[in-house]
Amino acid sequence: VSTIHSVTKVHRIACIPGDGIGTEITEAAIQVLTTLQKALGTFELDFTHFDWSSKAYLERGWYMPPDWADQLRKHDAIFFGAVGSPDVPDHISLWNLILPIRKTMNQYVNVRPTRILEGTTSPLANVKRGDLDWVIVRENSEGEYSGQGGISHEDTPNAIATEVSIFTHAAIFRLMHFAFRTALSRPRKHLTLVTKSNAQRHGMVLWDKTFAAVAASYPAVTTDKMLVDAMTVRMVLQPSSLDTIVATNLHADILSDLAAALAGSIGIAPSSNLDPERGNPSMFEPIHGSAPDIAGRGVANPVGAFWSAAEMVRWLGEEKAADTLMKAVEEVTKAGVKTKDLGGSENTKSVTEAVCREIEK
Ligand code: GGG
Repeated sequence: VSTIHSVTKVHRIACIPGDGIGTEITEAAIQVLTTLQKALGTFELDFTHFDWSSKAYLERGWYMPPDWADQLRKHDAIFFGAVGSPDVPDHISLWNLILPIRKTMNQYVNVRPTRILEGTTSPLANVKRGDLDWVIVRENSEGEYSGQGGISHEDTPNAIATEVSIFTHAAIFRLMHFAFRTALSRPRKHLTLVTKSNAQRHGMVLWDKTFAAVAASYPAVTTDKMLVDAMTVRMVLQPSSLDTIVATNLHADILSDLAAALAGSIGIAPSSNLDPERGNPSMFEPIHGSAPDIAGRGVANPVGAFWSAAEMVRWLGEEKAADTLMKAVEEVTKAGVKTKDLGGSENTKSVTEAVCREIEK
């Protein structure tokens, strides 16, 4: 007599809701993910919650405990909500929570896809669904976010500050390979490099040269390059001319907010902070912040968190789950079940419940 055992893969998820609407959209994403795992029955998600937030920092004086990295490394992925509180300077919250995680966990790529979802529209009449379907590949380890510099004569009229951007060939080279591989995986196979190499003649020129050198290994990918200021105009006026975009830490952060707004709302856009070598857990978070102005009212758009959750399960090898979740999200937006930022009148709970019902169908 033989017994067939079916093995269900268990993925351990470290969940950090963070601040403001981060707690609301994370709770919504967990509800949707739990529904998904029950509906498919092919994998399990084991969530551990970490109370690492600005509220906790104000109460106890720290965001993360000394062994935070060891704690996170016990997990397969990190799901993050948002960081930022009116009661803590933003550079304190960022540099004590999200940035140490990205840097220590070797999450050197931040992937930010954007497209216009079914049943939604761009605020610009010239931008139609299908015209805007981009993936922004953001350098996530250095550049303008190197943290180098200092200030003297602080809080006096003689204050002098330096904010040093560091660009290394090693970091640009590995990022470019990731960006070219991303472009290669997409139907259009087109990659646009964004810099400011006319004015910034050292680091940005190193970006140009490294891009050109890596391009030689990917003859199937067509390329072009833009200065970041002109890129904003092209995104607005010629969205269909773009596909995959690679840019620095700061430029890509700014461009991805613009991209999300052009696609309908910053509330829909996901991001994946990836360690492509998979030596550490990667982290998934909507690109939006903590939105203190609407926090606690139950009106935040959970779609950016759902899309981030879909990217997380895809990274964990659960392709079918990712596709099922995104299909459910788009059935719901198509049916007009949308929050106010997308022109609807629904709230976090009703959108979440509608997505769960679609998954269960
Ligand atoms: N969910 C992402 C979040 O909370 N972002 C806040 C923020 O300003 N992050 C800075 C960054 O991504 O560079």
